[in-house]
Amino acid sequence: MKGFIFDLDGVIVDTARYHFLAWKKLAEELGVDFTVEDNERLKGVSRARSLEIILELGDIRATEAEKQVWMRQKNDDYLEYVSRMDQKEVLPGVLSTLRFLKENKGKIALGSASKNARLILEKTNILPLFDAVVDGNDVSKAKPDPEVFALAAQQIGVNAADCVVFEDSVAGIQAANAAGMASIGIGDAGILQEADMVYPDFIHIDAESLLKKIR
Ligand code: G16
Ligand code: MG
Repeated sequence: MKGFIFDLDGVIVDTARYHFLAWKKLAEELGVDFTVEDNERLKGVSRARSLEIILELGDIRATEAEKQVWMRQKNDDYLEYVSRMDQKEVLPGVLSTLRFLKENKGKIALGSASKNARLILEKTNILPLFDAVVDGNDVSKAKPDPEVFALAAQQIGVNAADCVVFEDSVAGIQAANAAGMASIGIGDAGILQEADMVYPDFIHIDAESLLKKIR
């Protein structure tokens, strides 16, 4: 049996732009200059660490209570965008790949840093395709730690060596490698050099030949 573990943001949906808009609003209120380039550093990173990066950019020191308020404010704004999401936001080629893998007896899991992952799978109407969902609520160690993927493999009952991870972040590829799983990068091969294979997107993945390659 094979297991296929998908990252969420940057792999299944492009929620990075919503994260950016919500962080940008907070950054402006705090007087921090926060650019699209800065936002790259927040990809795949936890909410708490994302806030720390923004505070570092503005050289701002804050109490734990202030950080909690700001994280909540950012998340409320982010959820406004999420509330308007639907299946059209699932990235091209993802749905057909998920369906193909499932039809071929693959087990499907989500392995995301986001605490909103389940809600996003519900909004985009693809939750029923997943045999397990492991997200930011379930793990204590962030990628590149392998915890999120190890737990996902455990939940679908597949050995790590029989799992394939789809990831768009460097930290996520490192986490997959550390978990002893095959790592497939989605994005730029120059950036995702540590991945076993890299594809620009799911349109370029022929799930049938992929299954043969990893057998
Ligand atoms: C995603 C995003 C990150 C975000 C993190 C936490 O991770 O890539 O930018 O900071 O989730 O999200 P939330 O604030 O919703 O808990 P992934 O692992 O799905 O790429
Ligand atoms: Mg990601």
